[in-house]
Amino acid sequence: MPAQVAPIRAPHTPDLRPLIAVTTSEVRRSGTVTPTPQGEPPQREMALGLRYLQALEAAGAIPVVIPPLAIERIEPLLSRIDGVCLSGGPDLDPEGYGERRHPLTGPTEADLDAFELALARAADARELPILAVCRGLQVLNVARGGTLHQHLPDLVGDRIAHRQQQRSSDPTHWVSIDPSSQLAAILSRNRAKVNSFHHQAVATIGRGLVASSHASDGTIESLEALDRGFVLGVQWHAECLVNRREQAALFRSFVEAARRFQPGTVPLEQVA
Ligand SMILES: [Mn+2]
Repeated sequence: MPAQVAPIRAPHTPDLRPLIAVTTSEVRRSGTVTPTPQGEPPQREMALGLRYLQALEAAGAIPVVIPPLAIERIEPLLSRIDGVCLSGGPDLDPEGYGERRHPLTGPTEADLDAFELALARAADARELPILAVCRGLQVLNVARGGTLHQHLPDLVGDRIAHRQQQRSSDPTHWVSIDPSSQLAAILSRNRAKVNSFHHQAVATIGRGLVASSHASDGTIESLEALDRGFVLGVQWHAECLVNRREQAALFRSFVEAARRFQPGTVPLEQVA
């Protein structure tokens, strides 16, 4: 008698793409959204541009969008992911860095700020790779004890339009990159043309971070950590510029850092 044949199964090939948690701090209130005829009833909604998720997927990751959660959920969440992308969004509430509100500071969401700052600190303490974009860069800076300029034109005038009118795929101002920085190595250049959608900017730099690029008016356009691996923030919306080789390289480099990430057995002491 022939031996019993085992049922044929497709070999299990694990997909080793790293999981990247992407925050979203933008909230749309029911009054600002036009409901579709067969859609959901109006409610408070999270909003996140698809470009972040497309850029991360194209760079080899599986992105997952993270809603605001109870603070106790942060550690169990971070124990299952390989990297954190802090996305763009509204102004940070200046209370987060101990300052009074500027008249032109936009609407803020203090509860979302608190969650995102706690997430950034916990990811930092776990030594997870972090890529921070626009508001995300500002969150990273405040999470490490830095402060922000609340309305950049007060400081640098309007020679450079940091709040550009052109499309996000159109870079409008140059940044000079410190040749010794990690950013220069990743982008393979000491100068890059970037888009610009911010009226706030880094003022005092948080612990262990360094400015790696500046606009010609002195505005800090990126930060990176000197005290550990991939912790990098850019003030421009790199996710809208990935048709440019250097900005795609930023995402690939982040995803590669997430792929190599090995969780420690014991989380480090909280950074802040
Ligand atoms: Mn700018």
